[in-house]
Amino acid sequence: MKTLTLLALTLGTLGLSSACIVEEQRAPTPAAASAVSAATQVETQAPFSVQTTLTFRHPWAMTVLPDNRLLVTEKSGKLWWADPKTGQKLAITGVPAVVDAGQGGLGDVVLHPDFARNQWLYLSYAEAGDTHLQGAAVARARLHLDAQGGRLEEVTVLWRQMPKVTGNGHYGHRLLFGSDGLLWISSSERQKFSPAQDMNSNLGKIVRLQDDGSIPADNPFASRGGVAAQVWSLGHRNVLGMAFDGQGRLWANEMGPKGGDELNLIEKGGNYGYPEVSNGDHYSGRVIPDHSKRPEFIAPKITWTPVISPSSMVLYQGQQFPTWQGQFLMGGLSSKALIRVAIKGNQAEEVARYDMGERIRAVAQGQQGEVWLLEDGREGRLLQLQPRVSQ
Ligand SMILES: [Ca+2]
Repeated sequence: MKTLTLLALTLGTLGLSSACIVEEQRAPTPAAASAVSAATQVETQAPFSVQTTLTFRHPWAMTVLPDNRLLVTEKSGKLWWADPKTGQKLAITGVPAVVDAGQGGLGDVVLHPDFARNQWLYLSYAEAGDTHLQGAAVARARLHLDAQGGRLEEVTVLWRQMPKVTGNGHYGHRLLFGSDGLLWISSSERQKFSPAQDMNSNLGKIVRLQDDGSIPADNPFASRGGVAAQVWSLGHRNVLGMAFDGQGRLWANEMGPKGGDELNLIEKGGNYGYPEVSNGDHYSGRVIPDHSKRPEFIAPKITWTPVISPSSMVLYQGQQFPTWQGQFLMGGLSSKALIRVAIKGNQAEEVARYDMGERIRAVAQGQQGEVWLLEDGREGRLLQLQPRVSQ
């Protein structure tokens, strides 16, 4: 019995780590080859040059402080206070212990909408459970900055993936605050497929919480109690990007399996169909029915095959690139690109794909409309896009 359990665990771990490697090594895709809705050619000529002053080791996310300096996370568990102007970076201590393995580690960092008054910041990360088990967690902490860097105090875990499972893939754990002060968390399906349709698990869901982790009374499944009460939408695979559009509607990108990356317009209580439907198929070759076969599930507004491997996503609202205002900027991992998406009514269209030559892990907009990108990898550079002077 013991041997069988150990064998199952070992096989499970092996299976998961190979799936994880597949995801990380998705083949690069040619530009302008993919958007299903694209009747027009996407723009590929970059209207910017790139400036860089800082490098990070496996960076994962960044957020912009009121003084236009940045907080940057590294997967190993480091949090940096970085100044792109001077190239200085200072360490912030007090980050919770993370499981730095596979796709997991220290994840997202966002500020409370009222950060200037309360100094609350929110971190997501892979948290250890019992032997071989991990899950995403979200903690709130008070940020104190000083000349040496800073520290986190009053660290409190507000939310956890349930259940914790084996493997180190598909945590998701993207964080986003709405203008109403509510906290959104993407909770990916940990490469376990079926939990995305199981309301007794919060895996494969987008979750909506109050800023203290409590559950808003108007969540669509609030009356069911348990983890279902946290859920805003379900049937998600691996959601690494979320942003509101100019009308305040939530959009989320999603990494498909073999093919079928998605951009979805998120509806209250909506079921996006994974793993019952996907325009991609399993890496094993097993077919997943396409969205067109199962209209009861909400279909994506854009689907990409070949894949782009979307990472983070922001609504651009700045002056430095006036024609980009009201559009989404998305990082591409396997596509090594910055992708620009325009919203037209209830539809979306990829309008530009700029080859960046490296996997793009994160995108952020600065206080003066700057666009910052973080490259993925051991020596991931922080890039600032400098608009080319027009003729
Ligand atoms: Ca399919």
